[in-house]
Amino acid sequence: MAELDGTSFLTGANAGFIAELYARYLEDPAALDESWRCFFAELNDDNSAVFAELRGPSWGERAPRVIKDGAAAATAIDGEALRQATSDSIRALQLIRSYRVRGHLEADLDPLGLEKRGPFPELDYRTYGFTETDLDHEIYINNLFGRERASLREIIAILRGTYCGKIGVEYMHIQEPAERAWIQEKFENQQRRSGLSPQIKREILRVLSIAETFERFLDRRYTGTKRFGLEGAESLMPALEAVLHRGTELGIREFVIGMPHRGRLNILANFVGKPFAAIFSEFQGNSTNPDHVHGSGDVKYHLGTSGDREVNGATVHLSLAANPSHLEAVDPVVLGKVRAKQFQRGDSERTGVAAILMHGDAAFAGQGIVAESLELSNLIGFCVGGTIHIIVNNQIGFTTAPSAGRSSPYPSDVAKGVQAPIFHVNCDDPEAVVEVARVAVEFRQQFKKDVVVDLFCYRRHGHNESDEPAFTQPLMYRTIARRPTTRQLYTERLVGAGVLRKEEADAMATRFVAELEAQFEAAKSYRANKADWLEGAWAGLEQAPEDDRRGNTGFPPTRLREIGRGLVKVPEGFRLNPKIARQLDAKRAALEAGVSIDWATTEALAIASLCAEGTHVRMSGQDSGRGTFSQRHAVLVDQESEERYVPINHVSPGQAPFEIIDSPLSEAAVVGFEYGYSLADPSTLVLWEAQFGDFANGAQVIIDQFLSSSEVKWLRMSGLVLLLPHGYEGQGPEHSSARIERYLQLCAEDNIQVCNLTTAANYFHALRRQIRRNFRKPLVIFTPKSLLRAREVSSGLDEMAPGTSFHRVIGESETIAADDAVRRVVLSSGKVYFDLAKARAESGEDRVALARIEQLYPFPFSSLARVLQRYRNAEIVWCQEEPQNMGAWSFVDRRIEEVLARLDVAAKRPRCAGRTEAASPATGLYKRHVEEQAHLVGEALAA
Ligand SMILES: Cc1ncc(C[n+]2csc(CCOP(=O)(O)OP(=O)(O)O)c2C)c(N)n1
Repeated sequence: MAELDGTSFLTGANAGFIAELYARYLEDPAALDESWRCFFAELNDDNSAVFAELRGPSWGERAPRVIKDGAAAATAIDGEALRQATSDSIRALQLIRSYRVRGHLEADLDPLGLEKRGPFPELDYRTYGFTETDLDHEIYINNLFGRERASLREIIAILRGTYCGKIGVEYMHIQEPAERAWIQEKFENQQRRSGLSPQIKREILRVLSIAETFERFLDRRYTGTKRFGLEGAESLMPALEAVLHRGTELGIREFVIGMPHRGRLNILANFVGKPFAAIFSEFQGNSTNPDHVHGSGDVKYHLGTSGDREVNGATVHLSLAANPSHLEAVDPVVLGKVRAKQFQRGDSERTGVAAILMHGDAAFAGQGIVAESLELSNLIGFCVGGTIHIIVNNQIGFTTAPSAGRSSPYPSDVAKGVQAPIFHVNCDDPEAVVEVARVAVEFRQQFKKDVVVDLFCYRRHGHNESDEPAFTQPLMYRTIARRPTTRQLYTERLVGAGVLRKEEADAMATRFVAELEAQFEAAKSYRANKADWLEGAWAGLEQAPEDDRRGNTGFPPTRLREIGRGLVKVPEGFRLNPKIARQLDAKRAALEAGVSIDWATTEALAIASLCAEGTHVRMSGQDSGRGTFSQRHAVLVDQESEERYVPINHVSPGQAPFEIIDSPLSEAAVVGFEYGYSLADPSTLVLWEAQFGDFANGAQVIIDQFLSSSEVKWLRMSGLVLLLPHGYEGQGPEHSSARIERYLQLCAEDNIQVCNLTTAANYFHALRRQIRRNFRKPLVIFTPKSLLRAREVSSGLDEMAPGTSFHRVIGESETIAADDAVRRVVLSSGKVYFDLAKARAESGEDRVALARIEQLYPFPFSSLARVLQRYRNAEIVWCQEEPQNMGAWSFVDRRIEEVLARLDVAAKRPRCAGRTEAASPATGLYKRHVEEQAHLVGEALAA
């Protein structure tokens, strides 16, 4: 029988012992004596976690004592004293656990003190059966907070200090015990949280002073001009500095930053280092780029910039991505950039390049792309080793209060889904802000996962500087008007603590004002001498030339055959699916013969030939590994082990890699990510594939606001390829049209390329052309579905050989009547050509010529002219499958007319044969589809 005395009845070993008893009780209650059985039976609420605590803090070294003969001991040990003490410990641990889970609810987070929360009974010791008289009662807590035992009063003080101060920690939703324990240790270990040095405190004040003074200066010099100032959230600046400094100590050498409008000018200037004079010049309406550089420009609070900062002897590159008004759309773009930079640097651990994303509270909760982007965070094809999110939680979105703006308690709640820890912090305690910012970057470096800082702050003025916030939030704004600034409060605190004198604090601001005044003068004559583009990874590339831009895309057939052998081979012992084995046999035969090579094989040849030449290729999309139409099989799966094998990665020694990624079911975030990747790495061919072309609608913001306009707005090029399956085959409204019209409407100023291809060889050249030219433009390709395996679109290796190239227009390819006898030329683009050719052949018609426009934009004026000038007596018909209010008709109409006007031919204008105008792109009734298709083809060919 164990010796129990009244004073040291619950030692660490006993605690372990009791925990073991409990484990045994869970396994088999009957093994314990009745009094212990009753004791355990009366416990409730998450006991297993409480007992885990009883074994000692999970980061501690002590292992629980293992009871070998537990059952025997359990029946042997008894004693009311032990049970009582255990009960006290358990109840104290329940209280402690409640604070860990819910303490943030009573944290002092709102600088305005407007938010009324609580009371929360689970944070009240009385809920656990303690009374006031227990407050000074010593309780065994098994070395929690570095204490073997502590009074209830002390325990509560520690808990409130840790969890209910100016920091609210949300981390108990994290499933991974090591991560939870790590965070617990950071905040509960009082020694580690020892205060900041006076030097750092002064530095925090300096940074705050600069942030505040900069906004004041802009307000004075450009009163009433929109700048979306940072006032009320100045603590963001010390937070960023803390991330930068701690991150640099931990090995980060590059930060890619995304942020919305709020405080952007401050960050551009005071964090990234954009010259003040440049910003002031923009306030005067000037461009930051030299006059000779084309582009429509953008408002100043959308612009990006980049620069190097020296941090304790290390050079750290910071780049703030340009972004459109559409809030949060930049998030995945930044992530894609980070991923590309990690690849370029060989940062396989993902600890050298990191993302910082800042968000508004309303936008973080409201925009779906936030959730989509978070979902990318732990996926093999998209992870970037964790993102540091900072929510500038000013508790308002334009005029909308949180109560109307979200259902979740915090704006940050969506991040819980990916198990990110969330550190809420009151902006008026800049030291607490710095503490959580440091912990955030430490967590990211340690666990390579996303982390959120929720900076509770306020917005001192209206949504922008000319807005009146009291129209909608009078009480809040009365409170704000009375509230000293964060800098004033922190100055008082430091002066009070003797860290510095008031005059020194004031001097920080006045010195900076003097500097700003000088820069303000300099801005009057500021002229940008260099455009901010085509540097770094883009060096050597140029603006697209005016010529026909064929690029060197041909590839020797012998080498294509060699590559092809790699494409159809699997490793020894690999158990192929028999159907795939047959497909590979067919491909092998076609490749050896060099003829009838289908679409998917040609795509593989294009990609593999680029990889063989040292170009990294990345393709993502939903089910892209196999291909929506089971056409690609770029990833082969062993039928016994499910091991995956990517043949393209085994075609040539020393080749560059091919990344083929099955993406999550997101369009916006994934297209944004791939676009971002293409921004950072022009030497990688980046492709995104839609499941069906129509679904790219979900990424419309990325396509409109980035892909098609970033070159003119921000001088940022992209070579991203969008593959959009398109074609009317009777599959209904959403599986027919990729909405060609949407892309064509975006075309201007040589911004993108839009192709609708009918031959595999043209696809081969179009893909290789993306890399084998000295400039980058986005490329939208409408790709086949049923035609993927059709002989008509297949090509021979000779069509991919050196000397061959991409064809913008394919003229008549059959023998028909003499040119002058041709009565009509039917122009089309894409799949309908084959329907026309078939119908023409069946009818015996030989006075109708067929020509295909393979590239719709840039429109092939001269190639088309060469085709049309032959047929002097012919009328011109444009044939499309789409309803006439959709498809390419309204785009090609005037352009064809323009071509005809230059030629000595009879026709003046084309007319259209297509489906009648419609609200929905296609019928869902197959019979009707067939009728419509026959009708439009007949109309195109009819005499
Ligand atoms: C996608 C999108 N919808 C609407 C807007 C218009 N808008 C601009 S700022 C803003 C409020 C944003 O609130 P919050 O995210 O809390 O940031 P804050 O302005 O408070 O810093 C709105 C609605 C926008 N820019 N983007």
